[in-house]
Amino acid sequence: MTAADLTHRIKALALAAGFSRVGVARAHPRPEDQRRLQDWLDAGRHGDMAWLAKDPARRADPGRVVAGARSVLVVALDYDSDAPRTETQPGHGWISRYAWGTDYHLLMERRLKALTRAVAAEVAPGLPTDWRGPGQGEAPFDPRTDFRWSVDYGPVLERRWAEEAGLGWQGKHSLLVDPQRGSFFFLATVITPLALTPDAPQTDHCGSCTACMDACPTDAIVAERVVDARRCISYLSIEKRGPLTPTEASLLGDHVFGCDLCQDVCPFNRFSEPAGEPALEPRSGAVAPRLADLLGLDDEAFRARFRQSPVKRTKLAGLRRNVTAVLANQARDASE
Ligand code: B12
Ligand code: SF4
Ligand code: SF4
Repeated sequence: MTAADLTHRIKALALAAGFSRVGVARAHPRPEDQRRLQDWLDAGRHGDMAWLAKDPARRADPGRVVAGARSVLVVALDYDSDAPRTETQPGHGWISRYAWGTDYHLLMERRLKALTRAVAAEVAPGLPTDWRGPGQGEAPFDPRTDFRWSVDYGPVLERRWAEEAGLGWQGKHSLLVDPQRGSFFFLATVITPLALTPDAPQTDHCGSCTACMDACPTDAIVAERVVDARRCISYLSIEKRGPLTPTEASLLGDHVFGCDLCQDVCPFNRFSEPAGEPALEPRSGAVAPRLADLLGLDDEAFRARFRQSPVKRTKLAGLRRNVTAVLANQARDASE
């Protein structure tokens, strides 16, 4: 099979596995991104996310992740729905729209496993029958099928590869924007030794717009494409462990989990259409939940309500911390 035929076939398999879009970038070191990442880390913008500071050189070079890496396959999964953009009223909090349904890690991991097994069957049809799949300790080792896939947690600057693979451009809020679909989609990558035909990189369409930077209520977007996590509501409500300082608690506003404000205002999200993915549709009570209901959850009720949901990440204690902060913010606003 030629590289072009193989690329075509793999893209068809990715769509068949349930991804919304797929693109290919040539694997190469990214010294400029390594420098920017290092500057970001040196400025402490990652807050307590110490794992981001682990081996930044690896994050900027797929060859350090897979020996002989030649391509980065990038997949996207849309998650928008018909539900309203951020809209809260007293007594209610906001959960970010990406977290209304099933955890995307679970969905994408299942699909990445199916995809990489299907690709392996194409490129190495003689695999032993006990081969359990990429990254699962299978033997004997076959370099053709040394696929490393990850969603979020891999040492990969996903948006940089997605931009290069033609799936969108990194907007001024730092998220990837597709000119037709907007930004409500997830990303995942597969680093592979296969030589595939790269796509043309997407170009930047932000122009003079600064709507996302103007809309950020905490000034977390400190420069174009640079987010200081320590001021970002998403970080404070999801990733930050332990108690919030009074300033951090006030930055949450009405948000109990994540934040969509910089994406809500992006003109490209006006064209966004519902993803039509049942597992990502809002569960009952997910959109603008009552704060009293959330505060009343015990361990068992929390586990049942947020089973297989991204919200599980905060654990009950984290969610309670956030709800308490939002209640205080709303009480303060009401008395002003
Ligand atoms: C850590 C992390 C966070 C942190 C830090 C955010 C950040 N902007 O880095 C926090 C917790 C705040 C966060 C929040 C969110 N996240 Co997040 N996050 C990540 C994660 C795991 C790593 C990102 C990372 O490496 N950051 C380090 C910084 C330095 O990287 P960077 O921003 O890409 O930096 C580059 C650019 O700034 C660029 N750059 C700087 N200057 C310039 C200038 C020019 C001209 C150019 C071209 C580039 C450029 O160079 C830097 C180095 O390469 C990725 C998954 C992954 N592995 O990539 C998901 C990811 C980015 N998150 C995602 C999502 C959905 C979110 C939220 C929307 C969730 C929510 N609703 O609450 C928010 C959005 C907040 C925001 N505006 O960024 C999605 C984004 C999907 C998309 N369409 O882009 C990802 C890709 C997860 C996924 N698998 O789908 N996130
Ligand atoms: S997610 Fe919210 S807090 Fe974070 S950069 Fe966007 S608007 Fe600002
Ligand atoms: S809101 Fe404007 S500046 Fe921000 S990402 Fe969208 S188009 Fe770019």
